[in-house]
Amino acid sequence: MTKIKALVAAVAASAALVTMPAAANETLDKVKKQGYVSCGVSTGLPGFSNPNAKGEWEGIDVEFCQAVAAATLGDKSKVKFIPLTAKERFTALQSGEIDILSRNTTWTLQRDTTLGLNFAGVNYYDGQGFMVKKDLGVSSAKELDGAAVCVQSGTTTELNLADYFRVNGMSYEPVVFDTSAQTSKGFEAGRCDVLTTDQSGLYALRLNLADPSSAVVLPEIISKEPLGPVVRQGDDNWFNIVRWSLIAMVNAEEFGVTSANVDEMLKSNDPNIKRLLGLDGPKGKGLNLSDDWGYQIVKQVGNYGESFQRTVGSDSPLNISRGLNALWNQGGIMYAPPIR
Ligand SMILES: N[C@@H](CCC(=O)N[C@@H](CS)C(=O)NCC(=O)O)C(=O)O
Repeated sequence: MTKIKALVAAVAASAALVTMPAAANETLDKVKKQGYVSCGVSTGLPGFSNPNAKGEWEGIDVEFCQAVAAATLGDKSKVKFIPLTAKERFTALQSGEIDILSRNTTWTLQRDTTLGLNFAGVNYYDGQGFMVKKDLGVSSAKELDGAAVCVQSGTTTELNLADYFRVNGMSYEPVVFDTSAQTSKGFEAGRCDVLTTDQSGLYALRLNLADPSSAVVLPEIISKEPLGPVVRQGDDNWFNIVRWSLIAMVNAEEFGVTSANVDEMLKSNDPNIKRLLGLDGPKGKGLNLSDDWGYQIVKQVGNYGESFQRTVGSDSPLNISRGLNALWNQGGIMYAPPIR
């Protein structure tokens, strides 16, 4: 190739790079074509993703997928829930079987990089804890040397457990299960002295024991478990949609916009509210969505606080306090970037 030809080719290639949107809107197009969001959830974890008596999926992770469906398809009911064990979840996302993984999944370096995935944010700040039978007479995790520990495979829980016992010079015998139902049954049947998982999960599993008062949750929190929705790498538009759906829910809470008052709020003069509801600002353009995407999320699902309260908070059997999951201006660390 002559120098000139090479130069022309190089310029053409760089122009193509500039003008061609990377990977186009692959997942959004797929979702529109199939008519629903394929959402990977757990096989059953009360508060996060769990089928109710009527077989309908409920929980904070379920509602998040409904929010993405409201934003992208204008209808929160257009979600197909795919129950997945901890071990199955990442393959289901990598293979394209699901469009979002919304399944109490901890954001870690390896998952966010090597696995080819992207965490779009945090919808629940958690940490790992222990639950023991009351009659074991133990009040601290430091007294667990030699214990048999029920734990779920394919989780950060398994890894933190190993770290914690090693660092504290204690031994343990792992008793490993594939689902939380099995783990909980194993604990009840006396296969182990202690059950370990994310603290929110401990409260959920304890509630489902035949006698919840027979078990106590120990005070130690041994890890950080920032849980959030996950997408595949390589589709920035979809990543942005998922990320900004969560951001919209948190900002809606901060600005006092709820599913009940959102229509009234359309008349608000507050520029933040106007931008959230798509009446002003960037609207849906950058996300390739209709301008009312934020309005649809709040109208159909609600703001972050409403979703929290209904699924894991004070209106739910779990009754978990907001703690770290309170807004940044109310003592927590939920802080959403501005919509502008
Ligand atoms: N957050 C941890 C643990 C996630 C996890 O799978 N926890 C269990 C125990 S609470 C669970 O959700 N089980 C539900 C199921 O079996 O489908 C992780 O991402 O590895």
